[in-house]
Amino acid sequence: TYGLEKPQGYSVSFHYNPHVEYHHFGSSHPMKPWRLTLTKQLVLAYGLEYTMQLYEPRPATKEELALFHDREYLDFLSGVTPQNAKPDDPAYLSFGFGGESNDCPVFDGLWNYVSIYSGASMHAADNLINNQSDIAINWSGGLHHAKKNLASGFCYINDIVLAIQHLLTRHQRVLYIDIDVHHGDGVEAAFESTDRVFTMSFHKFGIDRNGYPFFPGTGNINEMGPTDPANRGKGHSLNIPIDDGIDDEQYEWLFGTITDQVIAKYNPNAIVLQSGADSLGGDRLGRFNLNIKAHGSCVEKVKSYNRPLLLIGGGGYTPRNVARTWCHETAVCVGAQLHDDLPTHIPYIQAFQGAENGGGILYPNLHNTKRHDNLNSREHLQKLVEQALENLRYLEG
Ligand code: ZLS
Ligand code: CA
Ligand code: ZN
Repeated sequence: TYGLEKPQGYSVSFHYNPHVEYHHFGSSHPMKPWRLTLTKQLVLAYGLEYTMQLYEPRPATKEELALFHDREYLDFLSGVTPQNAKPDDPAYLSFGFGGESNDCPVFDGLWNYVSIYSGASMHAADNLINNQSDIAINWSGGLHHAKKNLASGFCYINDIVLAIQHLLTRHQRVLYIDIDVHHGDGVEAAFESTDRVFTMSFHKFGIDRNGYPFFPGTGNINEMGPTDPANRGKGHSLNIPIDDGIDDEQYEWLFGTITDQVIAKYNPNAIVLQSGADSLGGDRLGRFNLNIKAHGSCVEKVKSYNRPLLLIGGGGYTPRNVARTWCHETAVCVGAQLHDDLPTHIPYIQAFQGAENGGGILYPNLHNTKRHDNLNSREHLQKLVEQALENLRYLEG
């Protein structure tokens, strides 16, 4: 068999349609698709495009999105525009648009936007199914809150559910891991009645000083999916609720300890990792104190399990840090180490010369931007791990 063996290293594919960048949720909205422009600029500046297969996937069709979403919802989503939207139309509110918070605004090109990021996740899953790559990346995806007939938390179409459904056509068991600071509720709900998908989310959980729960308010440790013993999906969700200010060492320990056990017990045939960058220190919406390399160590850990891996984006509301993190994690996938400073001048370089760094541009100390005291005691995290491992006993019989 010599000669036919693959060279050392992983075959990585990067699925990106640049048209996604030009969509705007509105000037005050925290979700900024142009963070993907910054990400791409860094990836190109480090020459990572020569280490991967690059694809520009087509937008998903309505037929493809209907594999998960309701027709009526898709008809509404594809037809609504800022010009024809009627905010007092009951359909508008019942599908999750507008409302008091306006998390999910109707903006120009909305249908185009959702079809592009969804098409990229489905194409990435397709590449894994066909053994075209070991790791497939779509930084424009990861919109984990969308339900089959509901927009929620900046998410309109659940590209993750669509990608996992596609992976299930070839793989018996898929593990979903979510390190976005928010609970991956939409993915969990979509697969609650099957044992072919195990969903796991690490997130901030708790009530704030203002009395509001941190969005979306679900994902406590005791939420493990259905409890009916006749339900195949019982025990196939694991939630890890975390308090403000968790640091690198604590998170890496929590993530490594629990994920190792899940792999050992569930033995998935493929893994989907939602790598939301709002779990970084200094994020506009997040509460954690993670540095880029600690966030990236989760990708490294998951890569080490050697299963087909779909790596997708998600939240991330301080754009320069989102770009740094996803560039670093792209490098982790291809097995490259990046210098903290760039040899060449790049467009948007000013964006990376912020106050938080001392010389380099890629790995600032985000602890310096600390705005959240660490409320996670050692004892509490120890108990959390014990409880999580206890929850996994459902998988034994
Ligand atoms: O996981 O917290 C909420 C919902 C509210 C409704 C009631 N009001 C008073 C408070 C907020 C409960 N929504 C979150 C959604 C977070 C979605 C995260 C997505 C993901 O990262 C995956 C991509 C929320 N947090 C912050 C905002 N919304 C928010 C902040 C600022 C603004 C501007 C635009 C819109 C309205 C003003 C908005 C939302
Ligand atoms: Ca999460
Ligand atoms: Zn988030």
